[in-house]
Amino acid sequence: MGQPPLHAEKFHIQGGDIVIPVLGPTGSGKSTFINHLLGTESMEVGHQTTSCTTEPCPGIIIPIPNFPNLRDRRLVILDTPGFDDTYTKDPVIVKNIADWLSQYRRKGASIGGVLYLHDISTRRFTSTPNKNLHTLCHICGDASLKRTIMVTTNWDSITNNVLSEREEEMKARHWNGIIEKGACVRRFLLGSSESAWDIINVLLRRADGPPGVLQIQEEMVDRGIGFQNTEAGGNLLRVAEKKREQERQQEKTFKKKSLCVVQ
Ligand SMILES: Nc1nc2c(ncn2[C@@H]2O[C@H](COP(=O)(O)OP(=O)(O)O)[C@@H](O)[C@H]2O)c(=O)[nH]1
Ligand SMILES: [Mg+2]
Repeated sequence: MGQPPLHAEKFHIQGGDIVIPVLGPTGSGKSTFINHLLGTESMEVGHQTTSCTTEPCPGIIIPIPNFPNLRDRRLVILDTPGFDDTYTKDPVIVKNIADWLSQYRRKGASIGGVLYLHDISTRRFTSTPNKNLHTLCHICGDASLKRTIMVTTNWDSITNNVLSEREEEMKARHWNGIIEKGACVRRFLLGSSESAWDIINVLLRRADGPPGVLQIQEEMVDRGIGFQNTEAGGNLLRVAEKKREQERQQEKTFKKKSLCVVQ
């Protein structure tokens, strides 16, 4: 059913494609999840050196199982390079993803929904996951949050109920805003293709309607805005500049202190 992922030069977008980008930080389990859908080990897992970690990488599924109404269409699950935990690389990574999504829009492919993977064993919700959540919202826009699923992974890492409590906390304190706008939360259980398909089927049930469009696609393709002026791009660039400025200030203070010690 699943076909090996295709790299940019071999992959031709088709108008009827239903595209589901899989976003999230590096190590959250994106490639592992997609391999469960494809039924192969096609996506490189856990390595930093393959092109999939720098370039989005489409895995194609034809025919789409269980949905006779979608039989003439292809399901394209897009593996993406992980959002980074350094502020400076993020604009480059997200621009790369945005360029791909723009190409899909230009060819008339529909966004079936967006998956955002989150490792549930992560202890604290620091500024990095917060920044990533903002980026997700800026990529999708409010309207597409209805087609967004927060997929929690790594449920097998701890066996007691700490993780369920953490999931409740995520829903109540951090994801409450996007849940109110229509996003939902689902668990992916490692080793279960069924669990991966259950998540995708939530989106496929609605894939027959009007084509899905993300905010970043509307901005870049329909309105011709450059990435740096999109909500996602602009915000990431501002955050990166602020971070660089903080580092410059810290360096200055450090140099001053070192001089004082030497004298
Ligand atoms: N125990 C456990 N390990 C996982 C799970 N999902 C992914 N992994 C492991 O986490 C590492 C990173 O996974 P990968 O799919 O490459 O993450 P990506 O960077 O988001 O694509 C790999 O060693 C995977 O085997 C999970 O649900 N449970
Ligand atoms: Mg990966």
